[in-house]
Amino acid sequence: MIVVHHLNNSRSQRILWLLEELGLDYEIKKYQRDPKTMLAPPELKAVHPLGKSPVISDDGLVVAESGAIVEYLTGRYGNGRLVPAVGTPERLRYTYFLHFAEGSAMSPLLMKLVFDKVENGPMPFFAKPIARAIARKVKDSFVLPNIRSQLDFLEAELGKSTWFAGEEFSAADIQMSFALEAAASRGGLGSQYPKLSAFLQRIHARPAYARALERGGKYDYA
Ligand SMILES: N[C@@H](CCC(=O)N[C@@H](CS)C(=O)NCC(=O)O)C(=O)O
Repeated sequence: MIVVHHLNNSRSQRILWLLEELGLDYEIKKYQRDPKTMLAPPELKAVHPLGKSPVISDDGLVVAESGAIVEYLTGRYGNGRLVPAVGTPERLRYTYFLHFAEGSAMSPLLMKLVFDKVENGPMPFFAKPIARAIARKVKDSFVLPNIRSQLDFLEAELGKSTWFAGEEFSAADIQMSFALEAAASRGGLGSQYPKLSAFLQRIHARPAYARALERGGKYDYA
């Protein structure tokens, strides 16, 4: 039996959604973030040494890292579903976006989260102006321009085809969903990204997405 070690409000929501799209049986073991630090509880380290989510176990195997889990599940149980055929241009786009989601898209979004905390979080009064100035500088000179250029790029990509890998919905769209949901909730996509907003509306309307939400519990990004 596939067991998803699922952290609330996290990337593992994508794995529940993938399992629903594939129509597979699975169990969920739920973990709650520490409300102050937002970190995963230490029990998750018993499943995988890094203690991050998602991580799945199946048949005596433990698989961590969203992209690796997507490859494992589609490869073992997909029978060709949600993955474009090898050797096609769609497959190359699929591979690109499967990696882009965690390899590129999430880094500036995570930096924004961290530097927003530095800018607005509690600290001794004498340190505040310096910390704020540094946070602002990093955000203005690096983080926000990178988020903008990635969103511009992704908006243009969705001008070429309905889904990220082509005309067919694929697991790359599932993998890309978290970064776009995070971008929408951390800064808003705004009217300059109509294709990305439409993408989010389309995925949120999928019955498998709704089933995954129902099983996973609270998820603030949908
Ligand atoms: N690149 C990894 C990222 C894993 C990750 O950072 N997960 C977050 C949840 S979105 C987490 O477990 N955070 C809790 C913590 O760091 O303690 C993946 O895609 O699986």
